[in-house]
Amino acid sequence: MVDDLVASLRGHGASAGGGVTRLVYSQAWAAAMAEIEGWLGSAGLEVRVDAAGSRFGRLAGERPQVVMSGSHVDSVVGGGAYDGALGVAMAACAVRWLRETAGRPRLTLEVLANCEEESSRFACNFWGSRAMLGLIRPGECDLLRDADGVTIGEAMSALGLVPDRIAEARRDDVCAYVEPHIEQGPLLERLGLTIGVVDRVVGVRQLRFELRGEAGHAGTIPMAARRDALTGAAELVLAGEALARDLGQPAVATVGALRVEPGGANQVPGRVDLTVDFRHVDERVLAGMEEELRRRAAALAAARGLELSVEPRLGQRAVDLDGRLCALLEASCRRAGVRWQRMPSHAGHDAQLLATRWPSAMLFLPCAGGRSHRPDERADMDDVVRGVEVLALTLHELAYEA
Ligand code: HGY
Ligand code: MN
Ligand code: MN
Repeated sequence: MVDDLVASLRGHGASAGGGVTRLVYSQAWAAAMAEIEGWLGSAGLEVRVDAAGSRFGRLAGERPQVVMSGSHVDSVVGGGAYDGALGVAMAACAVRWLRETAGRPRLTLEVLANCEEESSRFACNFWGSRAMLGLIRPGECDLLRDADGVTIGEAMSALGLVPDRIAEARRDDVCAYVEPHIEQGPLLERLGLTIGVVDRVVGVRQLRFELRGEAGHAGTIPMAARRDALTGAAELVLAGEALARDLGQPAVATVGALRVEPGGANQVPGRVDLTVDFRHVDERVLAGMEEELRRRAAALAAARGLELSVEPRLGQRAVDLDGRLCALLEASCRRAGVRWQRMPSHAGHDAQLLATRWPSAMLFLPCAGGRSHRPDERADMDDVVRGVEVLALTLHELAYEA
């Protein structure tokens, strides 16, 4: 069943080359949410939409405290079919199975189809989870714009959501959150394991740098007279790479987005903006990386006569996930007879933000070749079926044995 759900979601935002581009509040995203509402309804769950557009499938318990499980529906540009979607499908299958085999739980169970996690359309920094925690600032809906200048509030309104009511998405009734997710790295496959019990999630920061020099004719400006924004940006890109390499694993730094103006082959670039994404499991090291990146950018800009501006694009802290929930997941692995190990996540996830308010945990599924955020991302269905079993056993322990 999970494979059917993942395969059908893949169709919403299918892009050239077999990838998926399902950006928040796009038509493909709306179609995917409509499909998910259908799944949740046919699973016998009460379907609800919050003010940010996230969907929930609710199995009411004797008590109102909520045990929530799921993941995000949006994707990166040209991404895979499993990142986010697999977690939603697994949670829907596990809760459906529990409803059919165990009936009404003591605590309420909810499947989460989170509206947004990737910041791939807007720099909105885990929008769905921030909405549930009441962390969206007044006016943010009018400030965040996509590459076409559309605000996130306009995109919400176009789908019938009411941006001014986003504060209503806040939840204070959740007592546990368990997120199933494809690992997005090679470890589980390499070790021949079925489940990863995630005990720590990496800290993620993105800084947006803008370098301004002087545009001009590629032929008539002598090299000594240039203030070329792109050669300055190139030095910054390499400085980020050198910083992470010198620190060694698990430090990483990436520039995946860079824009050059005016952009002609015979024009000296006058303006460049780029985003450096950098990560580490230790917040102190991450803070040091930020300080060093800012220092190196200021030094190269001064040396090249460039103006520089720097602003944070997004960020989430490195966190430990809940020890009790990790132990529950491990006990479920034992009962299911699957091989697992505890491990950190080097990808960012909603769980790292939700863990600041609710006891949260994640279970990873092996990822073919560790390939993710690309069209050939793939999880093996035999692993996924075992993962649904482990998830169901854990949710049963949390919601029926409470
Ligand atoms: O960037 C990440 O790690 C996640 O896919 N948002
Ligand atoms: Mn992702
Ligand atoms: Mn994800």
